[in-house]
Amino acid sequence: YESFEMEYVKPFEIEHKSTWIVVRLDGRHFHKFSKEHEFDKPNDERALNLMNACAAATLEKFPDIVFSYGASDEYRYSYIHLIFYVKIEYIIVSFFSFVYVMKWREFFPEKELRSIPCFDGRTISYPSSEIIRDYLAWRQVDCHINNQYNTCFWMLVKSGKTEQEAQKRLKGTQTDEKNELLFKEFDINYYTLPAMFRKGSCVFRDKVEEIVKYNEGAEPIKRFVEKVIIDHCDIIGDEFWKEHPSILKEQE
Ligand code: DGT
Ligand code: MG
Ligand code: MG
Ligand code: MG
Ligand code: MG
Repeated sequence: YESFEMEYVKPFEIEHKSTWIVVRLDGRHFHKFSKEHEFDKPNDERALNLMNACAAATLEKFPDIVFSYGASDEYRYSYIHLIFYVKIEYIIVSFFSFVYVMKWREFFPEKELRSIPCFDGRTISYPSSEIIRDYLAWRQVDCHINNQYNTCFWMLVKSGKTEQEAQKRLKGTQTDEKNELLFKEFDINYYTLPAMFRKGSCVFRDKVEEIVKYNEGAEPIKRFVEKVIIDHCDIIGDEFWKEHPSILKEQE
């Protein structure tokens, strides 16, 4: 059990009895990194899957992390804990970076890793689960807005417009107008684009039914086991949180 309560993280202050700690992790200079590695624009499926695999590995390593949400080059982890820890972000950031390097080949077998991926980590604390939910919803809305803009932008550029022309064309456009542009000019229905691009990625533990063994009659024996899963679900509405009440349960 790799708890943050190990001796290398010295608690310095008891601020709240119960608090959420969010570690915000963001790729450093990923503008350059994504260019250098020729990531697809605006979304590189493999690069995003690699980020998700790093997030899943981080949740597997640290059971204190209850939920994480990621889009683009960033990931945010939520914890609940009684005490603040010194430099918790350093542990996450270094772990995440190492996993990114280790797993690179798995996701990009034909691509050389040409520079060292670095991540920034910042810690923010929130006093209640309502605020955490608002915060996560805001991130998912942001993911949608960015993705919709970027999808339009790169379609315009790929169709021959300059970046300045594309920017000008999109300036001040509303959601509906962007959807219409995609549909009319590029025959793209925004809502059929991959959920990972539109909604970002959630990583959390869930009970899943698994075949644990087969009996003598070759019938499968199933059990519910807890697993770290990656999903691209809606976290703005109530449904997800009603289905997963334990994630945001506040501790005493
Ligand atoms: P920073 O965070 O201040 O060190 O600077 P950046 O360059 O990491 O900028 P940031 O974090 O605001 O924006 C993320 C950058 O990463 C942005 O330039 C686009 C790039 N990026 C992220 N995901 C993808 C992807 O899937 N495909 C491509 N082509 N680029 C991506
Ligand atoms: Mg030590
Ligand atoms: Mg930035
Ligand atoms: Mg960045
Ligand atoms: Mg970023």
